[in-house]
Amino acid sequence: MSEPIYVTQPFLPPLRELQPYLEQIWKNRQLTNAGPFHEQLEQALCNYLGVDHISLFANGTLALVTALQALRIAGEVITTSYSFVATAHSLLWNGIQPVFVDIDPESLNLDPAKIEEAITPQTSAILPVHVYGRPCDTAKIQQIADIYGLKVIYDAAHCFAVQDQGGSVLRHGDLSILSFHATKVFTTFEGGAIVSPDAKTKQRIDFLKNFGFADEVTVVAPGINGKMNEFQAALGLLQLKYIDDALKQRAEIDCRYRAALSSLTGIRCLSLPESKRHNYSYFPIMVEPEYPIGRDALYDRLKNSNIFARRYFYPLITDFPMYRGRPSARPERLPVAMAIAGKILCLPIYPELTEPQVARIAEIIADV
Ligand code: T4K
Repeated sequence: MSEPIYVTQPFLPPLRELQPYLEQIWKNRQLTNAGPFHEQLEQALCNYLGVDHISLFANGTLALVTALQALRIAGEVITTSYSFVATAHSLLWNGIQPVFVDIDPESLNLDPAKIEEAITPQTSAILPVHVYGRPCDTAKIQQIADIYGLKVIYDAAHCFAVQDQGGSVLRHGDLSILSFHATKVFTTFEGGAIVSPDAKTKQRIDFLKNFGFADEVTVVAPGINGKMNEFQAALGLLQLKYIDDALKQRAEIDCRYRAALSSLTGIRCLSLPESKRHNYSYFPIMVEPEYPIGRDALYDRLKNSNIFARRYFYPLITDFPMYRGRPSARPERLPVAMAIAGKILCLPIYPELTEPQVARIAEIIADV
């Protein structure tokens, strides 16, 4: 049996290039709490992503939890069931009730046409997800938020480097959060960030991620420990040197898959978004009824060949016990999300996936 192929593999720069960073950390002895690499990475990411204010975090989930705290969100928040479970968990960790709204069948993001009917006097915010790095309909979502006086926090965990026609997709809404987990396009092993529109909001977030300390003797809020450490920040600085190459390689793999799969009956490749820059973080296909076998059978067949595709996002968040009983989680309220969760399959994509490996995966799918 050939080497296993996973849905993703982190891109790791040459180990020897980490050595100078480690030496510097050993020399400084500042291991965390806004050390020099942390500060450098915040600046470098602002420059690279084209945003003004970034606060680094230990992971994306803590960034989400803190973003909701920073804007004092309470009551109910409208969100999607078609995401990683951390999106909704961040609401429960803040004592906020998630209200699930169905997705759009093309973008797979929150359907703006269905948001208004879910708004109640308790609604304080919308938490959409740019799923697979494909931008939400940010203009329509903002329009609704403005009418009803709601905040918008984007879960942009998949959106590193994504740009729409106006620039970074991270500029939309009141805040955006990123994940730098090992499975993401840009990784610091674990890590995340919040993108803020202004210095005052960033400062509040920076207090909140450091227990609420404003200075040595002043605590201004019941903060948490969400800080990114110096080792993570060093990994980030090193990754940034390679990110353009990594994105280019991902784009090539995306292109190869499309060439090999798009004429297959019953296999639908998701169309590329109209972004100015896409990050090719996932390669989702829909296994339609015309395909000879079902999605799970294809998943198993690939697995038997040591190829570990993933069914992101099946089960839906609303299938998990802590969400299932809610009125907005009822299957009849989420027909599109249910249908997509039943046929989606994310194929392996990462910079070091070779041309023969892509060809082999496509061949197995074609041979069914
Ligand atoms: N919002 C959204 C929309 C998200 O997708 C996520 C995370 C978050 C928020 C929260 O951000 P973080 O708190 O995680 O920063 C993975 C990740 O754990 C998770 O970060 C990610 N989304 C989610 C979509 O996927 P799993 O359970 O699928 O990971 P796992 O361990 O099965 O890894 C998948 C494959 O990746 C493995 O088969 C092999 C490969 N892999 C994985 C790891 C961890 C490696 O090659 N090396 C590694 O170190 O959740």
